Amino acid sequence: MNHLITIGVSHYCERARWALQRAGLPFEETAYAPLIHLRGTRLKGYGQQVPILETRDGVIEGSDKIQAFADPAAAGLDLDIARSIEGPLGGATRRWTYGYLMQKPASFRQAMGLCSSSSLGAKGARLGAPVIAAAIRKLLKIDAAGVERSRAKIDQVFEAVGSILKEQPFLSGQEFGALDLAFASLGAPAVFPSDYGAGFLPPESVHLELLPDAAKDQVRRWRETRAGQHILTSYATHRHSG
Ligand SMILES: N[C@@H](CCC(=O)N[C@@H](CS)C(=O)NCC(=O)O)C(=O)O
Repeated sequence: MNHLITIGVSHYCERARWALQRAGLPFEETAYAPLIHLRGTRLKGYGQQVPILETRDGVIEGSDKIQAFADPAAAGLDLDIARSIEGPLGGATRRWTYGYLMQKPASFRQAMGLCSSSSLGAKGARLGAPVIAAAIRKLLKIDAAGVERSRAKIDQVFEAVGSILKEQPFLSGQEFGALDLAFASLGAPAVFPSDYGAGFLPPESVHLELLPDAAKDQVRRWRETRAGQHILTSYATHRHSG
């Protein structure tokens, strides 16, 4: 059986989870809170980051490679838009969401509790939330200026995606495809779609009320854009836990 190692709420892990489910590839998921995830990565001799997929034939590290394993059409997506989704968008939505979640310690604690697949892990993550927050703040350089730069980057990628979607119904062309799945999952933290994390997270556990008011308004603005609508529709139509 394939074994997916994740940080439960991570959007890179969501991309891998969705791609595997969509391909109908069975897997078991072991999820950890940030920092504690090193037990499932470094301690096993892998790289530091998740998602990691252990298969019968070897280990696959990285959401792009796991998506390509699940769907060969996702391999070598050599388009400008694919490049701006991979690193820049994924990094920006992560920093922006963490930046605001950390302003509400109760929300951050709740999110950390959702990260783990074991109840003991969830309890530890909630207790350790202040330490985890401090480590993430340092690792991802989360400060007001960085969060603002990330907001601007999300705007920029959403605009580029919106221009493509004016010309064609999907980023992948005439049908929902690999690029749409990559964009929807890595852009999801900007619009909070329901069904995020389907099959792992309890339904609607990631919801707008977790965010402070200023961030909720921004999410509503992103939801109204063509790119934001595309993410919401992609989730509503194509995100099933399988
Ligand atoms: N490019 C990688 C990025 C993965 C990534 O940044 N993973 C984060 C989870 S959001 C992680 O493992 N963070 C913990 C760490 O860096 O120690 C991918 O597509 O998988």
